[in-house]
Amino acid sequence: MTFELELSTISGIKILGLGGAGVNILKSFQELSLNGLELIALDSSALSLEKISLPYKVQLTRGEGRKKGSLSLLREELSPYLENAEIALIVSGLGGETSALYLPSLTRILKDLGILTIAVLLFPFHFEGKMRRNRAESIKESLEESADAILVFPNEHFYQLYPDLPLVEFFSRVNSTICDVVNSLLEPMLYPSLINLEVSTLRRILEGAGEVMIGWAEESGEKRALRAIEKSFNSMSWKKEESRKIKRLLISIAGGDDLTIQEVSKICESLTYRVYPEADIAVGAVTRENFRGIIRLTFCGIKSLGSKLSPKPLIEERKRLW
Ligand SMILES: Nc1nc2c(ncn2[C@@H]2O[C@H](COP(=O)(O)OP(=O)(O)OP(=O)(O)O)[C@@H](O)[C@H]2O)c(=O)[nH]1
Ligand SMILES: [Mg+2]
Repeated sequence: MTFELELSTISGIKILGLGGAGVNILKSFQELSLNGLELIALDSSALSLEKISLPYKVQLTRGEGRKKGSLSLLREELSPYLENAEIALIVSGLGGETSALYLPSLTRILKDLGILTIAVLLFPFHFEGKMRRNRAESIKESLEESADAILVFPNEHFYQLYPDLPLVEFFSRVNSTICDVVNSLLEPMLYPSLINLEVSTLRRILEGAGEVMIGWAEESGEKRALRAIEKSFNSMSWKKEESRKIKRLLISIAGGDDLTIQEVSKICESLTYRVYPEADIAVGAVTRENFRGIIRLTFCGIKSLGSKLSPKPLIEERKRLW
């Protein structure tokens, strides 16, 4: 007898795209055909929801109808989608109204259900003005009480990298980079791996992490492992000495069938050497088709050893909460 399990039904990993940017990034997830991730789109704009084809879409209310978007109703509306969720990522661009209205409630709902909640946030460009930036900053701060881990991708950072790209290409590049980074962190749980990551390990590393330091790089050719380490540390241009403060570290490595154990070991040793000496370290390594010649390194560094959040209910207790 053979069992055919669909990855999407067993992974328990949900990606929620909230607001215009969030929904756009879900589209990039679809284009990359990443397996095992269940996508849910939420927006107040019907137009934005129309542009994506998904079984799960939630139209949020705004303005006068805002009361309908209260916490308990939203929770009721979302509960069928979240029943088997262990990990949820909420992807949203900060600065707009929809994310400001709904992001804090959404993360609170997820936390109260005991789901490991990762907020993937885009920050507005400088040219969008100070008011939008301030709003983005205060929403991010408000999430620190409910989201486990916060990954920040400032649009301005990508603008400095690709100032000359046409707009459409720019967003497509940025959005697919974000998908790649998120996917790299999750794939050692999704695919048969050389070194696999358990959901419980991800929980240990990311629970109550606050804002996370992220790094990523993809390299090929001679000394690709060494170059990937350097490049990943420079990818978000945070200061070198900051790495010493990392007390929990998640390392994810992907390569082709030519990835060597020596390369994996070199990367892990080098990263371990740069962080807090007693840091809690988790490693995942996968081989992927079409990755021959390539090494991809992604990591998340967390500055606290213990969780910054109040305890969540255990997943086992969840049934009682519905
Ligand atoms: N990288 C990236 N950033 C985007 C994209 N769309 C919007 N943004 C950024 O995300 C911020 C928030 O924009 P939206 O997501 O459209 O805002 P919203 O939450 O839908 O809010 P309202 O439309 O005001 O209700 C913007 O200020 C942009 O900086 C996108 O496709 N990719
Ligand atoms: Mg919008």
